[in-house]
Amino acid sequence: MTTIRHFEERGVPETGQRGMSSSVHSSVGQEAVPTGVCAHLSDEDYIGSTHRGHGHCIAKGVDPKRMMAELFGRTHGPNKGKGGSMHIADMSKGMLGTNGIVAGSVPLAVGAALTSKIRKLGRVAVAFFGDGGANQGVLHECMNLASVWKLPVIFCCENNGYAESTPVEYGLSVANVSDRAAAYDMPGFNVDGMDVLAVFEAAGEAVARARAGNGPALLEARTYRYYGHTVFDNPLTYRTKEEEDHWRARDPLLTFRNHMVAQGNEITAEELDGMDEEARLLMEEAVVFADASPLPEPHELYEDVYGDYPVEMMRRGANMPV
Ligand SMILES: Cc1ncc(C[n+]2csc(CCOP(=O)(O)OP(=O)(O)O)c2C)c(N)n1
Ligand SMILES: [Mg+2]
Repeated sequence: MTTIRHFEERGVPETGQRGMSSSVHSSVGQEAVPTGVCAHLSDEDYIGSTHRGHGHCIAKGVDPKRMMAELFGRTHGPNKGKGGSMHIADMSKGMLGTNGIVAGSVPLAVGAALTSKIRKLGRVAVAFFGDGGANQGVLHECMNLASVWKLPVIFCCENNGYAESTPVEYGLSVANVSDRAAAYDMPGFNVDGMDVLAVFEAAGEAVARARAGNGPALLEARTYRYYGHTVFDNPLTYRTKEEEDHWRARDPLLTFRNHMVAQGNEITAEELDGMDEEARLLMEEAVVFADASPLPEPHELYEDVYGDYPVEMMRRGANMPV
């Protein structure tokens, strides 16, 4: 969680200072969700992510230094600087990509889960999406299919209360996104997304079920983004300072710290401070690393667009594989 926090607090403004024209979305405030979920996954498992996906990448094990290079459009990024913040994929970590298409993660994760089932790989896939994504048609098709075929996939809704400036209550037909699980005959979990241990517990149950072959689950985590939708947005035009203060008082890092220190036997405040400093220093290194990495050459523009297999087939004039 602290690595995600430092990455966002440092990386988002640094990207802005480098004249990148793409939007960058900070997930500060939402760290407990990817952390609690991905703690149950190995590099073999898959996740699909969102436009607000830096935390998903870090929780899944993608190198923050290379991620910083990707944000700055540099060749040492996981996608050679051609993807940017909303297209960070790292197949060596089972990270199918941050994604500029709302709910775009969902069919990718369901496809990965289908592969796992057909090939008997024992892998689980998680689709992260927002409360706005919860109303996209593709999610509902995917939940239905995953339930019918009992696919090992978790639908994880990060409900941060807003889709851009639209409050969740305005656009959702039910009280909770997780209520919709019933329509697809799968379990629905609803957890406090500011409490990493609550997320960890519910995600553990959902992942264990999926891995055992019992099919999908819908996990809704209620959370909050501290900043605007993008760096260009002033959230106080659609929400109040009091609301922001309420959520900030329930900060996931602070809550976890207080809990662990009060327990007194797992980790000390000094050890937590040490981790915090380590993450801060890592981001210093990441910025230096990213700045030292070259920009892609113009001729690289058309490389890495298609995989070798279909390109070869197209050259031979064969039909695309179905
Ligand atoms: C298919 C599609 N429709 C609309 C958009 C524009 N858009 C980008 S983010 C966003 C809101 C998403 O809200 P939510 O799913 O709650 O995610 P959050 O930003 O809160 O993390 C919209 C409408 C898009 N990128 N893709
Ligand atoms: Mg949202």
